[in-house]
Amino acid sequence: MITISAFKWVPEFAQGQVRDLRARWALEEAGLPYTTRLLEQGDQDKPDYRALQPFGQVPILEDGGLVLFESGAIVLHIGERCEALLPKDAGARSRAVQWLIAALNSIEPFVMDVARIDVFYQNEEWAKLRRPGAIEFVQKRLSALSRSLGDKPWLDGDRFTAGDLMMATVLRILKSTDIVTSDKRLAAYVERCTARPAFRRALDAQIGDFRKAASA
Ligand SMILES: N[C@@H](CCC(=O)N[C@@H](CS)C(=O)NCC(=O)O)C(=O)O
Repeated sequence: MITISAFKWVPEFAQGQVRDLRARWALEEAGLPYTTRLLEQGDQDKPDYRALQPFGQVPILEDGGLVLFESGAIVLHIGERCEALLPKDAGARSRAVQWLIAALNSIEPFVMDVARIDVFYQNEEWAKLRRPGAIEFVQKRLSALSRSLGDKPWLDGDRFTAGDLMMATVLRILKSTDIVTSDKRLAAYVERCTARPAFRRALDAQIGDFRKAASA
């Protein structure tokens, strides 16, 4: 059975945001059962884990003899077994990959610029000076994304793909700001993505693991 690594517990602000959610969501879309390898704080720096994930991060996926890190690679691997994530049609499949990479490469870095300031450096003088510029940049990217989405339900048109899964998880990082929700189209898009039963199950599973750890 597939195993996904995740943290046993994280502080409240990170609950529902940890990137194993992407893997869990993809597995739920694919209808594939999985187990979790839950890491205590510090486990990610131990040599056995670093041998599998050089940066000491979650998630990793273990599938038979295959070990993968990077949530994008993991979602694509799962997508090989799920047409809802990676369509069979060659063009549609390439476009799904394109949107997944756009989420990780053209949107997430700028989203993270804002998130890092808000979560870790809020009270630093340099962060107060940097924040407006970081917001302005991410808003430019999100306006372009919103224009490209237009009136379509999903990024590639009428069907949800792995690209939407990844984009929604990236946009959710800004949940505690109004940067995404102030754009009606993007707000409705994230709602549409996260209303999927597979997302709800994945989120419940991640939060459920944190609750179990907190009550143990
Ligand atoms: N690019 C990686 C990023 C993974 C990542 O940032 N994981 C975070 C949790 S959401 C983590 O493990 N942080 C601990 C650390 O970086 O030391 C991916 O998408 O898998």
